Amino acid sequence: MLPKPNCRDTVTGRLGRDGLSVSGVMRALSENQIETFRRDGAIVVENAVTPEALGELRATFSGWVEESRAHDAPYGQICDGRPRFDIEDDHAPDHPSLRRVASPTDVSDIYASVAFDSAMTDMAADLLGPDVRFHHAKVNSKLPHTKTVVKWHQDFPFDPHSNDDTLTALLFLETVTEENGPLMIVPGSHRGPLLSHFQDGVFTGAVSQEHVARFEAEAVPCTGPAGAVCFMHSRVAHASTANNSASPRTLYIVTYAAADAAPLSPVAVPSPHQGRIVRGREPGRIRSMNFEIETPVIPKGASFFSQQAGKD
Ligand SMILES: O=C(O)CCC(=O)C(=O)O
Repeated sequence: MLPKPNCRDTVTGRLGRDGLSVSGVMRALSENQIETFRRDGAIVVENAVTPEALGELRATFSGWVEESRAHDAPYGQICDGRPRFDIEDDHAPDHPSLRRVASPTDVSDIYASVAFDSAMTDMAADLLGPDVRFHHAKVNSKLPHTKTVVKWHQDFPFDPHSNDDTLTALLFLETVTEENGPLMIVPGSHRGPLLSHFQDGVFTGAVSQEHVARFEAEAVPCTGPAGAVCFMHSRVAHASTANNSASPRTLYIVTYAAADAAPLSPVAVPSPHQGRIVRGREPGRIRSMNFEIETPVIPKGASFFSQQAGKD
């Protein structure tokens, strides 16, 4: 396991100073970053993992890309029997288009270590904590000149919890630019309504077209160097376009929840680690808010990409 870059036990006793919580415990994020997250629903923070961890994450992913060249359909198996590795329909041996690796925590020590015990975990605890659970993890990849797109959606309707203190951490394994299909988010949309991800009674994993023009007008890209992470509130509207560039865009995506947020539906990307406390302790209580939402549908295939494409 990686050494734990965690200053939580370092109590200096100075209250409210930048870098300290009101209880005097060292934090990974500044007051300013936490305020920005509350206002916009997203922040990008650099150096979320060590350079060594980043190198290992990338090397492991490169190995998976090499393996993918031998496949012409989704393959491997996660704990519910569905495929772990999902490929786009432009995939070919000489043009790999591996778009998703589900629950990499279950097959790679470095992916587990980064999700459960890294500076990224500390930062997530500053936004949700002190008690935080792991919910699920996946890699979303857009290799050079590949056509994977993500339609506009919110994450909470996929993974409703009793309260909405849940977030998605998207760690940049490669530099993300405006050219290689960055995540686009609508700042402040987490303070708006929960939107339906059903059309004509079918769970499409995307909002209806009536919202898209406004989202596109207000969207901003989440870009940054390799090793940065975008923390995104689970209600933020987001999407991304194809990667028409020569640079890969690979995101390691981990979803965390405040430990008193109880999941209300089965997770689409299951893992034996789901529900594991990664910071703080088991709270022994459930906090709930008042809301109504349609029950999400687990894709029959490898991932939500087929639901969004209307092919599940
Ligand atoms: O890969 C992306 O660009 C977005 C990821 C995302 O929205 C998701 O997996 O829910």
